[in-house]
Amino acid sequence: MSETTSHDSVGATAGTDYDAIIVGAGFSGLYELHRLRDELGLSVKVIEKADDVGGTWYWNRYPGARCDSESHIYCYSFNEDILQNWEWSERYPEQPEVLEYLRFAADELDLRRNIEFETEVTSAAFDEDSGTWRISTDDGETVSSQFFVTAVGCLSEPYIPDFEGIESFEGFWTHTGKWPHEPVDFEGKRVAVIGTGATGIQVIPEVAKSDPEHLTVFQRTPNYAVPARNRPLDDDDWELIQSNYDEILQRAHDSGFGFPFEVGQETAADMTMEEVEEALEPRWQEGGFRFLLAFEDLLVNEETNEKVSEFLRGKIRETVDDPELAEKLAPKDHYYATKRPPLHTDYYETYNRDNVSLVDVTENPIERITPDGVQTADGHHDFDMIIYATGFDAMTGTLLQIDIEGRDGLTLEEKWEDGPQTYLGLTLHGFPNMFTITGPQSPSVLSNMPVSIEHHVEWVSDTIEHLVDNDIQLIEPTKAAEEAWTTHNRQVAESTLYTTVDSWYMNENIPDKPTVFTPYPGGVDLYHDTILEVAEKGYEGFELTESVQQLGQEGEQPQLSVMKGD
Ligand code: N01
Repeated sequence: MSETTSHDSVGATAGTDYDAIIVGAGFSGLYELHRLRDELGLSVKVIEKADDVGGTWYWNRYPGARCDSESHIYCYSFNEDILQNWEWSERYPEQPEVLEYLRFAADELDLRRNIEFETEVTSAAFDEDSGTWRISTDDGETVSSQFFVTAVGCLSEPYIPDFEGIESFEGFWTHTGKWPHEPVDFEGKRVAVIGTGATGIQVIPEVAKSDPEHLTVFQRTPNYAVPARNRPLDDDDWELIQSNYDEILQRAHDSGFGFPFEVGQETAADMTMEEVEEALEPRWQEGGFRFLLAFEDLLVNEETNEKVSEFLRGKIRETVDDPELAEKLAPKDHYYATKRPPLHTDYYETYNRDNVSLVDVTENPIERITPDGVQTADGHHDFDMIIYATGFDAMTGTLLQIDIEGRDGLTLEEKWEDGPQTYLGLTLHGFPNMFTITGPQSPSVLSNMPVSIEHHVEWVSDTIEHLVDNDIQLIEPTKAAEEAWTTHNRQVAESTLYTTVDSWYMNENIPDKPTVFTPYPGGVDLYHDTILEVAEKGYEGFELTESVQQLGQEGEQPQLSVMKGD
């Protein structure tokens, strides 16, 4: 492993190789590197598995991969040059454009020289004698650092169900999150797509348009999708955006989901269906996540949500020609947006094509994969290609892939046996000086990600600055603070409709994972206020220790004052 920076650090524990090691060079790792290196003057190394920057946008290259956030708000807000010198071409950016944007940002900030590419972190262990982290990689090297920051993304560990015979398939097969870098040709092919989440809904219309002989979609749960209504951005759009950019981004940062949209009305509970349609139709026509914010109580009030869900079912029935098929595509087993709500471009229209069909696996389960297709309960389906759009071991999966060991030999796997426990989704009791950007129990996946990423990176950087300035060697949340945050998360989640359905938010998509709601559902605005207040109150809920000898000596813990919205 090559050393990438001089050790001109201001705060490194004597003898460490780096002040900070960051894992991952996506949106969060790049910004964290910039803050720690360029603003604090620390020696920093980023370790990245891929051969380029980009994170999730490096890996998810499937046809139709496009961001569901609008381009002008799916970006860094911290750097005026990047903001003014980058012009997005479409309302929602396609994967190659987001990747290009991150490459541009990395070059603008001269970040590549501190990134070690094509290297995977295999383990990280806290050394109690020195109070430092030892981080090992798949090339057999081990480096030490005072701070260990994971910036591994929330959806980075692809999941393929354990179907019997998967490896025996003789055609082309891949998971969408491991898509090949070379173009994939569907023309004249018999193609299967398994999964109808946000990814399946993007890839299915693109495959259907690419002249396959036939496309068969295997659906387990139908999804409510709202039209994206993508379009190119022209000069007028850009002029408008650029002239209000600061205000737009501020509104996004101060909102509940990280979007600068106005919330519509308080509730639909007392409205007639005609009134609901009147309120929803303009948002439907406009497209995108504004639809999600039509009613403030969408995610806490069954009556409101059922009316919105029924509106969406009506749109599916209007679009899909075959009424029987429309019923299969119209969800009835869960409320809208309790699973991640996808946007679509021609998804439902795709089912009106002659060369597209649907297999409902709840009626006709997949029994096994064979060398030439998929065996279901009612017969064999022949395929040349199988695309698994079956999701991710989300939120905790990528962190648990790394063998992380904290104080007293406690591993992360043991700690999270019954589900994630964190303080603020950022830190862990027993794992001093470790920070998890967009970790479980933070808003992350329930928000426009770059907004949450900036909040986290800035908080972590400010915290490290505080430690360095005050000669504090270690920061660790108390057990009491962590328990209180975990309880708070559960209570807020239980007050919403999110917990009424099996979903990857609930950890339910991976067999044997504990059922627990993993992101923080209290809102980006409230959450951001909370983490800032924790810092302002002298890092309430944390033990700050000047030397490793004092580690783990918890005094009596005062009642935390920062948790709101229980
Ligand atoms: O994954 P998913 P995804 N047999 O877990 C089905 C983000 N994203 O990759 O619903 C048959 O949502 C499963 O069925 P069910 C976004 O946050 C962002 O689509 O569990 N089917 C489901 O239909 C998103 O939420 C963008 O019953 C099986 C599908 O596979 C997240 O990524 C774009 C099965 C998996 O859906 C993950 O989305 C795209 C089985 N055994 C995605 N097992 C942006 O805009 C699973 N399924 C940035």
